[in-house]
Amino acid sequence: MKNQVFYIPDLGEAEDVEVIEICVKIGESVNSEDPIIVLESDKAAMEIPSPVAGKVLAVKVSIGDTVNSGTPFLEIEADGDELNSQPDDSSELEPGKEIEKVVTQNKSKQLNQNFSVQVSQVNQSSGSSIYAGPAVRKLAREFSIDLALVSPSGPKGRVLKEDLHLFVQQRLSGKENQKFQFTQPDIDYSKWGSVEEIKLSKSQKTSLTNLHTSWINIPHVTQHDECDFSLLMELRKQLNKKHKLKISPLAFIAKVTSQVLLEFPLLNSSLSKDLDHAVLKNYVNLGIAVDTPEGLIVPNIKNAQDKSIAEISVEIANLAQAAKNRKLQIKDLKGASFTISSLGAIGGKFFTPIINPPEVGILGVSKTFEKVITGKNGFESRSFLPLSLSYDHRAINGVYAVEFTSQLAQAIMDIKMIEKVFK
Ligand code: CAO
Repeated sequence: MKNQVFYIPDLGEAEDVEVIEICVKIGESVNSEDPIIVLESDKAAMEIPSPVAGKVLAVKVSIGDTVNSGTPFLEIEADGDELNSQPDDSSELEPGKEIEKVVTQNKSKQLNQNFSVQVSQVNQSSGSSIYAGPAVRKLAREFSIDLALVSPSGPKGRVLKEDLHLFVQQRLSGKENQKFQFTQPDIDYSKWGSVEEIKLSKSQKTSLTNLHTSWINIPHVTQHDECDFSLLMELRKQLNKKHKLKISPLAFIAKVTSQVLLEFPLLNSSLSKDLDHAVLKNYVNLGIAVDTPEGLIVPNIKNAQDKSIAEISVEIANLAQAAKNRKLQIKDLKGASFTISSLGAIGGKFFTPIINPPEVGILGVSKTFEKVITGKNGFESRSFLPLSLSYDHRAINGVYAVEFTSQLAQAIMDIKMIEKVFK
């Protein structure tokens, strides 16, 4: 058994690197390659392992020290004849001397290679921006936690054991998605000029949370399409006149959408909690996004597939009124299977609506616009309706989505069918 001092190996270009963790205690037995200290450069954390097995006699650096290649860091009483290949006079190896001697001796050369390989492995696996000590990395490995997902709270963005605990706790309680509420930077905007503060309403705060949760959790894709709305606008005019009603284009779109959804059940489904299956619904409870002074509210029309356009129109008006007057009941807000968000009365052309989970699709409708096309009788101006379908790409693929919007466009032009379901 021999007492040996070891030196920080070649750190490449890194200089004045900080010791951020000491992984062993004096008197502790270590195996060859067990981490002894952790260094942190600008780019990565590096474990410096013991080149031999033995008992730790001294760790010659402290947390916060800055070290370089060649700084002595470990004194060890090596087990058995681990170091027999080292010369007798090398019990206190000096950095320059040691390098020469190591090169000429196979055993020590191998030790030195292991030494540097381990350093570079940590460099690579730690990526360029994840800072964590070996104990934290070990724990993360044991629980298969991707350290990139853990919010660090240590100095210089280092992941601490407590961060892992918090991560696991949040995962178990399903609260990990709530932290986005706190992601706005704390900035004093009055430094640059006069400002005012407007308190968000409870409902705005709920929307804020729900919209952000949806955006973060659901891989959204939006399929845009446009359909010739001229025939339907003409029909609407005639029907409104004939029945002395004032039915919005939205009620027609809502009814046709409900019918087409029956042919595309996946868009009227929800994914199960364990993401094992899709739950297809044999009803279309159609959510209608309503803009209110308190924020966006989405009541839904139950069993829209069984209702006429006139009935749907009355329900939209009633639900929108109740939403604006804060008179909606819980049942009006629960159980939607698909949503329509219409900006048709306002303007714009195409947008990206955000899905209302657990639904997997939402149809955005914008204001009709005039477009000149080549018809049977030459050029003619027609009204086109912009459609924007956002879908959850985990549940719906692009072909299915575009087949839906194409079918919807066809159905909107099928005025014979529409007339039959008017009243
Ligand atoms: N193209 C052209 N005109 C349209 C249209 C369209 N797609 N949709 C409606 N209009 C017209 C109507 O014809 C009506 O005009 P007239 O009185 O001249 O006939 C006018 O717009 C108003 O329509 P409406 O009062 O019937 O309202 P609506 O049924 O279209 O919408 C509601 C009702 C509740 C959806 C709406 O008030 C609302 O809140 N929309 C906002 C939805 C929203 O904020 N979505 C979120 C977007 S992303 O966050």
